[in-house]
Parts: sequence; C-alpha cells; structure tokens
Amino acid sequence: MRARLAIVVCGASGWVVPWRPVTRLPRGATIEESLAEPCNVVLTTTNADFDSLAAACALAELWSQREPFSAVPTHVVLPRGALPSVARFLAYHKHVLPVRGFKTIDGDDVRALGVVDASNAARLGRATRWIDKAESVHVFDHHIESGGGLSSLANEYVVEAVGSTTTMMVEKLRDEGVVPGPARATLYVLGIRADTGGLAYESTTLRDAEALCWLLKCGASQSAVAEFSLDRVGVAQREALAAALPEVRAEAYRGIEIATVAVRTERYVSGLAQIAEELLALTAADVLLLAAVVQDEKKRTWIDLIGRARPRAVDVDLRNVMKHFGGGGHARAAAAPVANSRSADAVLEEARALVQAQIPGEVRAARFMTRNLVVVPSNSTIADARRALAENDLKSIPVVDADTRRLRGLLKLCDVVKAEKHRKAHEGVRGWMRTLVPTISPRATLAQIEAMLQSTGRLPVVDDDHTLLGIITRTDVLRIRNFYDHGVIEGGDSDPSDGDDIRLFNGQL
Ligand SMILES: [Mn+2]
Repeated sequence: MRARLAIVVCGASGWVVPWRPVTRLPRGATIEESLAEPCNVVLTTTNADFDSLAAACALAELWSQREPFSAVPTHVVLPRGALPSVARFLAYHKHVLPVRGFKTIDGDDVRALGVVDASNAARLGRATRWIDKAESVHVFDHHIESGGGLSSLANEYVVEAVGSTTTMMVEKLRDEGVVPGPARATLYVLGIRADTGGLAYESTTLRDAEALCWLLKCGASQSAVAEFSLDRVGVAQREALAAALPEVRAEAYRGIEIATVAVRTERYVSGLAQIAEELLALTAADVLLLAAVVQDEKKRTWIDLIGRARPRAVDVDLRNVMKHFGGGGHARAAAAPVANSRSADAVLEEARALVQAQIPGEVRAARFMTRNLVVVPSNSTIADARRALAENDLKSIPVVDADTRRLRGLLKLCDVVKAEKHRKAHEGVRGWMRTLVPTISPRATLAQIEAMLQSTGRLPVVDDDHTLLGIITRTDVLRIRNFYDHGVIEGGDSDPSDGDDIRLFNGQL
C-alpha cells in the first residue's frame, strides 16, 4: 500500500499528496483501488489568459463526448493562476466549468494529459511533472515557432497558424456536433477575441472569424462578452501605470518609435501585460518594451520582460527578441522571464538593441516611386493634354519643360474639362495647370510621405533642380506597405514593372 493515504503533504521535495473525501469502500476492494480516481487533465498555461482557459475547457468538453477519453472525467487545471480579467470571469462561472484545483489531483491518476496554447513545458509550471506520469499527452497550440519542446513526448501534437488555440478546439466541437451551452460559448468567444484583438490582429485568419460566428449561433452572450472582454485596470495596476508613464523613454530608430520603460513598484502587480498594452496605446509608440522586477510567494525575484508592437513595425518580430531571453509569444506580443542578475534597465537596453537590429534601413521615396510616367511638355495645348489623359486612362498628368524635364505643374482632368467648357482647348496648358504642387525629394521617408498623403494622393518626386524623377501615388504606398497582394489593388494607375521611363506624350519634342 502506498504511504500517502490521507495526509496532505506539500513538502520541500515538491510532490503533493491529494486530499480525497472519505468514501465507503466497495466490498472486496482494496483501499488503494478505491482511492484511485482516474481522470484526464487539460492544463492551461501559468497565468492563464482567455485563450488558454477557453481552449482547455473546449478540449475537456470534446473529450467528455469522445471515446476513449469519455470513459473517465476530464478536469481543467490552472497550474499557476490566471490573468485578472480571466480570474474575474472565473469568479462568475467556475460552477459551469470543469475547473479543478491543482492539489486535488494526483498525477498518478492522470490518463490523458492535454496541453493547450503552449508546446513546451516551460509554460506549465509545477504541472510539468505530470507529463511523464500521464498515459498519453496531447498538445494543441498556435505558437508556430515556439520551439515545440513537447513534440517528441506527445502522442498527439498539433500546431497550426491560426489566431487562437481556442479556434482549433472550437472547430473540433463543431465538426463533431458538440454544441456548447451559452456560458461556454461565451468563454470560447472571449478566447478567440483575446488572441485576435477582436479579429483585428494581422495573425487573425478566416478560421477564427468562422469559429466565432458559429459560437454566436450557439448562443454566446454578447452582453457577457462586452462585460468580460473589457480589461479592468485595477487599483494596483493604475498606480503602476501612473508611475510608469513619465518613465517611458521613446526613441525613433529608422522611422520606428521604440519606447522602453522600467516599472518599479513596492508590491507585486499582476497583469503587467495589460499595463504594457495601455502604455503602447497611450504613448503611440510602435514598439513598447516593459521590464519589471517581480517576486513570487517564495520571495524569489526575477524580471518580467514584456514586449508589444503595432503592425506598423512590420519588420519587428518580438517572438525572436524574447526567445533570446528564454521566452516566447507572437511577433507583436511576447514576453520572457529574465534572471534578476542585472538591472531592469540593462535588460531593456539589450532588448532594444535586438529590436533595432531587426529594423532594416528606412524606406525612402526613391525605392518605391513609380518611374514610368506619361508627362506633357509645358508648351502643349489643352487638346494635347486631353488626348494624353484619355489614351493613358489618367486623371492627372505632370507638366514638364521638354528639354530639362523640370516640373512646371500638374494638370488634372477637371482642369481640362473646365478649359473645354470655356472653349479654350486650343490654349496652352500653362494657363490652366496647377503650379502650387507639393513635391518630395527622393530621400523623403515613408513616414513623411504618409503624412502628406492626408492632403494629396499624387506626389511628384523631384531632385534639387526640380527635375521630375517619378511620382508616388496611394497605390505605391499600399504596395510598399504590403497590405494587399500585389495586383489586387484597385484603381491603380501606375505599375513600376512596366519600365522606368518618363515618357513625353505625343513625341512632339
Ligand atoms: Mn494563445
């Protein structure tokens, strides 16, 4: 008989003997048999976020319906706490979810072990030791490049490029015809929303949107989603935020603003990631790096390094930055626990250098301007310009000196129409063109160009002599930004692949 009968021990060795209710022994059963309580366990990550909890509950729901898992109950275990917003949801919903305390489960009882939203053991805290004890291990994750330390141990190992792990689990429920109740459907919506920023992050896929849609059909409560998806900034967080804000150091590097901040607090503040997000929103930085010295119950201290980035910082991959410190996450949101052997400022400086190393030289006008243009000589007539516009399907055309290619003005289709209405088609373009044309240098940065784009959609690029070199249109900016696949931008009136000549219309000169 094993010696761990009824005593609860949480010793220095780290193993935990569970408390179990005293039950009457069935006739003929040994004490050991009667105490065995076989079960499946699905683990969230430490400090569970909504995606982790929702994916775990969805997998537990799936297993409760699917052979052979359904032979024993499936519990969801949070190895070490949850984010404040998740804890608040649990405070209202624990009774409808299969959540069990870590200490109520004996690792020896675990049949199937589910791991969601993580593919290495580092994020499982004290539950890591159950991996060896379980009869089978099943891993589901959406962190594509997180290293996958569990892949060799797992019987089932699925990592897919979707916005949330919850999406993967919800698809399985849908495919097997398991319809979640309203509270669970609401939790799953919160899971998908949290990791996709309400379907707004660039990592969001059609699958996430379809899974969310199906959950709404299942009866997810929109008023509960509205209530619990709003992160509440607690008193301690508000104090930390107020203290951190004046400490933010922002510096532009190659057009990307990188902000760093060391958070110094007297006491432990949970939800530092949310503080990082609030700071990113408040400072309008492109990248925010936050470091804070934190301490656990056992007075162990370390530095939590948290990074957040906006899509504008297109080349920045915070996952790789955090990997350097032994952490992980996503390209735009990642974190790492760093040993407290250096100051938080030193850690921040190292992280900033890693971010900067990822940012290539700044994009300038010369790199993406359209060079193949049709222009009209400044001695053309309105009638010439009309033909140039019509034959090239343009709405405006630059006017240049034929010999020097110096830009003299810009003639718009509406200017031509106006001249024609006044029966002046025979007149020269110089009397009708616009001469106050904003221009840019070939060295203008993308950020400067984007600022000018608010007021004009066509920016002639000229050198110091005002010689026309090319033009930048909204289409060019969309192309360099890579928002859409090349070729699907509508209304484009330039294509750099066509060549790089500035052609004088009509070949008159
Ligand atoms: Mn996730």
